[in-house]
Amino acid sequence: MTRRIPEPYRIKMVEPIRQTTAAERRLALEQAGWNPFLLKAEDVYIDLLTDSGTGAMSDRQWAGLMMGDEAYAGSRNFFHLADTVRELFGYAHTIPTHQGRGAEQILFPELVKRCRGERPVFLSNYHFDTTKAHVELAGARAVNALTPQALDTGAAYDWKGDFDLARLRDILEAEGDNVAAVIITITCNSAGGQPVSMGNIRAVSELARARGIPVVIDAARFAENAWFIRRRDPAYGEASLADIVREMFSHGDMFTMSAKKDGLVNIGGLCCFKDDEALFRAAQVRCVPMEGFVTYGGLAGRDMEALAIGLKEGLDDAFLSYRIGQVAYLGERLREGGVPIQTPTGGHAVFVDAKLLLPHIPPEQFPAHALACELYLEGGVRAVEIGSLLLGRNPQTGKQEPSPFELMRLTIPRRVYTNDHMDYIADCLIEVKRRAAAVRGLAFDYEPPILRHFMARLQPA
Ligand code: PLI
Repeated sequence: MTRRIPEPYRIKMVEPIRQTTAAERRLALEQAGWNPFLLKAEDVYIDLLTDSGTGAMSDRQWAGLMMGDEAYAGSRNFFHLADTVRELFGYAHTIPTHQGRGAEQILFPELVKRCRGERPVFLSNYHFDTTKAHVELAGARAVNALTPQALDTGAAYDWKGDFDLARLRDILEAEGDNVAAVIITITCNSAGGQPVSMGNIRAVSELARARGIPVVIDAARFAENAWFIRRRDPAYGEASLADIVREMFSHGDMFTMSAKKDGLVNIGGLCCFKDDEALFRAAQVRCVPMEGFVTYGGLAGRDMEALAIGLKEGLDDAFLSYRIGQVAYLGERLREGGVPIQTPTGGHAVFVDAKLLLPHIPPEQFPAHALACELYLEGGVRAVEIGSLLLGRNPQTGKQEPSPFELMRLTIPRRVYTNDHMDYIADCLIEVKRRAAAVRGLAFDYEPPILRHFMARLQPA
């Protein structure tokens, strides 16, 4: 038996959580319109909605908060942050933002402005939902070119976050001047927190650069991606995580980052440029009215200090081995219990294949969302749908986009839960699996026009 890796930290402060009764959970879910997003967090026992901004900061980060310089302009914490970005990623120019989507909103309109074609398009392995929304708000289209290997959740493949290079090449040829940018999302959240290989990053970058197309890295989970490269690519078995990060980012021209994930902070984002000073200035101009002055971008000085520290802690090998090991442990428990999951497990979450678990529920009744509701009713565990509900409708035709996946994501916050919590989650879900045939699909009571999954209200179909 392989030895489990215990948490590489001691617990210095605790936050009580409270279990509810089955009757309380049913009432809470009904009041929330069968949408876990609308539950009160206090009615949740174990919260796996997201790993975004839900992690625990270290004693060093909390100490950093006390060193906040709250000057409106030129805070020393901004310079510490910009120096850290230069050191870790090799990028000269940093704009802090309030979170990842803040970076998207100041960057994408400028990339669209620069695009020579009449029908701008962004190409990605897979656009995250807010990324797709900001592409569309900027007047462009979002097209994905994910490797088909990712679609078979049962098949073990090391690089399910990769681009399908042949498809990318075809789209680049067909779209010509319309391509505003290529976005490499590391890790690929929507495919299951799956890594993108260094070879794929390099090849995508070469294809784009040969055509003068900018390469954007969506860097939310950059450290987890680096860890997978070292673990799975023999060419990097002896490399340091820092060197792998440097190389990954050498293939990009700029990055947006939700720092709420691998940056180990509860709020924050980054929009950084390797050397394109003109684009950096243009994004800065947009930053001032949208996010705030260019040396704080929606963050307090103390937040920037915690982030400068978190970026380095997030790259620590012992931390990453434990973290990704904990996700794998939950995956293993579920696999043993016969629950179908995206294989191998990703960096930040276990993705349960609801198409396989609930084959009697059609996509338009949102099987993965129905599964998340059942899991909440079973044990107070809150998960999230990554499937048809999240994908939404085609903005032109108003028709439901066909989703390649119907997944329920069990997203593990960083440094928050122990493996006993993982066992409890697995036990609850295995129990739901036993009565899977009785689980019903869901229908809308209220469907918001965009990003509908956040505010939708539903009821059993
Ligand atoms: O939630 P933001 O605005 O800090 O970041 C947006 C965002 C961009 N890219 C990627 C890959 C994400 O995963 C992402 C946010 N993810 C969330 C909120 C999640 O639950 O996965």
